[in-house]
Amino acid sequence: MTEIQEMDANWLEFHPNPKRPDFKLPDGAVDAHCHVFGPSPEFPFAPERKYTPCNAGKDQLFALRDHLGFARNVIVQATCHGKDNSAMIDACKSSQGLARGIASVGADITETEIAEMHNAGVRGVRFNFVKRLVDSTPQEVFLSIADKIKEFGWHIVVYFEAQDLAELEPFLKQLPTTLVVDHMGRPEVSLGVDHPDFQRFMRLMSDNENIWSKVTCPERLTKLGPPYDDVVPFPAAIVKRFPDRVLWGTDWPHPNMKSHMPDDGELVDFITRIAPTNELQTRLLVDNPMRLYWP
Ligand code: 0GY
Repeated sequence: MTEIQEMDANWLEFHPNPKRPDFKLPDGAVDAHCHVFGPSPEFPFAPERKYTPCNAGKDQLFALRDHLGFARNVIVQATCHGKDNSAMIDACKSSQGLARGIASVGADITETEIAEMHNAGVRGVRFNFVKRLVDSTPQEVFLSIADKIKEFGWHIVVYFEAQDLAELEPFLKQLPTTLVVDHMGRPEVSLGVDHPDFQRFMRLMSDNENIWSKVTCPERLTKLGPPYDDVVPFPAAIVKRFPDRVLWGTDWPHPNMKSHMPDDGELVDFITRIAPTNELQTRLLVDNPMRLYWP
């Protein structure tokens, strides 16, 4: 543990020995939402971060990938590293082509920098609207970034919470690329799938064919804890209706989790409850992420 981490006491360590999943992942499966943290001090955390995680570097990520049976990773820049993408880029470069990245950038990003990141394996940027994680960014800034990255065929990952979708919707519709929504737009699962907030999300996907969803993070959304029975209807509904626009990921090392640390092997087993057939599993875990990240 580094000095900087000892200052913060609000994080949990990731599960030290997750089970080997009972569900055998299809060949070529992609963990399309995971992170690397540090290790600091080689890759220090951002001064403006809202939480301090444990160290969880690329070697541990790649070991988990192999243990669970994944072939590839998509590494998403986490807010604790701010706009310093170096840990994520270093992991992509070390992956022998088996990892892609999603970066966080500012309006000052240049074409040369984007091209360099592209060569390292980055394929998109993340726009974060979750107020507890980031200070807000003006929409003009996001639009100017979107304009620059679209030339590279990149897409945009958006992270917001269900109650903010109504306000955000007009803005999301202006974005010119494929949009991938993190964690289904974080539905409040106690309200049920028929609640207007979740129906709004379903309508957003149905009306906009460029919008995809990560059907991820039962451990964040649950009120009941493992095995996350209360979450199942939400991803199951999205996978059934939009089987060609869904992605799945572990979210390892589970930043900012305060209630419990999930067993990543149990998370993999959860997939069979949200994508119950071989065909749906192959689209979710192989065909869709390959189309977006390794075309
Ligand atoms: C996630 C979720 C969270 C954190 C971040 O970048 C991040 O810090 O994404 C969260 O706290 O909900 O996707 O890992």
